[in-house]
Amino acid sequence: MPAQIIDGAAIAEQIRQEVAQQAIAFAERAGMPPGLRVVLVGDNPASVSYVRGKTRAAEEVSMNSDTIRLPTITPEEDVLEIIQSLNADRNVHGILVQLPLPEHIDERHILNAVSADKDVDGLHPLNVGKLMRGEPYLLPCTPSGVVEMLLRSGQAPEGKHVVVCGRSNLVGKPLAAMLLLRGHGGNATVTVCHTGTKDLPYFTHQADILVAAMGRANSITADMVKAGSVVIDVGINRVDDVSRKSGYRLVGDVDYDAVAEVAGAITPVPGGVGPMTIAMLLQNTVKAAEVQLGSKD
Ligand code: BQF
Repeated sequence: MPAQIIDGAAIAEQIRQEVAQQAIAFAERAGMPPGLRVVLVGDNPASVSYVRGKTRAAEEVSMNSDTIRLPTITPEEDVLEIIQSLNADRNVHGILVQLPLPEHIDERHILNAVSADKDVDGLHPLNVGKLMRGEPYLLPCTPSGVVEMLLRSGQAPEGKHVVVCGRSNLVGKPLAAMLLLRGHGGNATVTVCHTGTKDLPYFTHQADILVAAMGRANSITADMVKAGSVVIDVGINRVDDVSRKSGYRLVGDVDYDAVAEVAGAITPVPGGVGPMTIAMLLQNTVKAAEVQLGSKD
């Protein structure tokens, strides 16, 4: 029996509709819409396309959204100054600095500079620390999208063994921390695998829910997957495809066709975790806006 396909695009659409209502309600109370600013340094084509998708999605849920585009050679101090002015801007509730940054800019300096209350990417050390302490506030968008997708597709993680492949600060580490939280959406037994793991297939075979977040195409093959398990593919890889106008297509980290024959449920790429990431960014922005409004009156 082929796997159930978990439709991230459809779930994300549902979340965007919920956020749109919250954004309208916020605007009525606050006298202004929730405001999102995306800072993009440089012209990495993938980043340009992600940023466009984010600002467009924010506009579609009637937020006030804008991208600040800076040349690759922008000095770190100039980026920090722009972040400080956005921190002080009362019309701006969410700030996101698109990653990766050019080599000459220290990512940590930039992430530390974004006000923790406006940190809609959930990467400020204060928000990372809160999550680790079990006091989640603004959470990184991709891992929270994974949890939300599990919940809304009837695959709640509680009591399950979730094996996360990948230990990045953006996905693997925060996802493991979220799955360990007490309560709904958490309470999982979590194993994190990485490049230092010996016998990866041994661990992936133990997974009720397997998350592929290693950032390389075809990293999870059918022989690594337990029959009937849930496979979540976080990977976004461009592979050459001459039959496409763009010259490439997107694939995940999972050997999709073969794994779909073994798994009980699987997320596609595109249309899986990617759209959920954007939906969670919008959700974080309304949440940040509501908290900032609440702390003013
Ligand atoms: C889809 C990202 C790696 C490094 C930096 C929808 C996105 C992608 C795919 C998207 C990603 C990946 C983003 C789909 C944002 C997800 O339909 O499958 C949306 O825009 N993403 C990013 O901002 O930075 C990245 C991946």
